[in-house]
Amino acid sequence: MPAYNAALTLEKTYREVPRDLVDEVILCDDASKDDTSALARQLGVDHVITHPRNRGYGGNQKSLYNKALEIGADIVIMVHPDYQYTPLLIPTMCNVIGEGLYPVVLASRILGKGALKGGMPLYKYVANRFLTATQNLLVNYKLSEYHTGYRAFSREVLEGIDFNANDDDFVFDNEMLSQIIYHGYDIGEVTCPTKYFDEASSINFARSTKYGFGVLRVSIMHRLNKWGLADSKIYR
Ligand SMILES: Nc1nc2c(ncn2[C@@H]2O[C@H](COP(=O)(O)OP(=O)(O)O)[C@@H](O)[C@H]2O)c(=O)[nH]1
Ligand SMILES: [Mg+2]
Repeated sequence: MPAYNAALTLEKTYREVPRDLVDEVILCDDASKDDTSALARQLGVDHVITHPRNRGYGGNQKSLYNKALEIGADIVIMVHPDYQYTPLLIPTMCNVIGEGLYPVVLASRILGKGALKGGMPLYKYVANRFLTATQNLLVNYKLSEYHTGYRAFSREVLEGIDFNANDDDFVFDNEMLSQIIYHGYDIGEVTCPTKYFDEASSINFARSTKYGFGVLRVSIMHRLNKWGLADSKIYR
């Protein structure tokens, strides 16, 4: 769980984690202003990493995946602790990877009709659809979205891509999917109900716009690298 000011929603999220299946829960607190770390320890999170300084959402995930690999994880599930996505889907996502069907599983808010009903702001929905269509063309894959905060990976995938070379900000997520597709791993998707409420969504219009341009840059660079016209370090 990449956490930032998650104290109001962490408990609800954590309570839905199927602890009979999930061996270890790792939470990284990216220098929150609230008591996220203390609460995580109190709830029984197995590994609480606390960044002394805010590194950003990508930097947060780097700490998490490195820790997961270090403690020997075979399947790693990343879910936001803002209670936007239910951990009740973890067994399904794990099963797809564990049975060797796909090495990566994304929980999609866009498959089906749930996103707008769940309260996704219209501008985010439209941007998501536009960015997804553009990205599908440029990276030559077909996903319903590239922007979900709920993802599962096999160990092999995390060892096969250099996620530490990615950005420390939000575009990290997109770079990771680009690396995965670039290196030829397949991706499965499951439909995930989504909830939008104040604590579940803090990214404002300006930061969303920055993210949107970042996504376009990643997709264009992906294509140029595939054509041999660029040699970005994230694909090495
Ligand atoms: N590490 C880190 N995470 C952040 C920061 N700002 C937001 N987040 C996290 O990024 C995730 C996505 O942000 P959110 O506001 O939920 O976006 P939305 O749900 O897509 O509207 C959430 O899990 C936040 O906790 C930050 O400065 N640092
Ligand atoms: Mg959210």
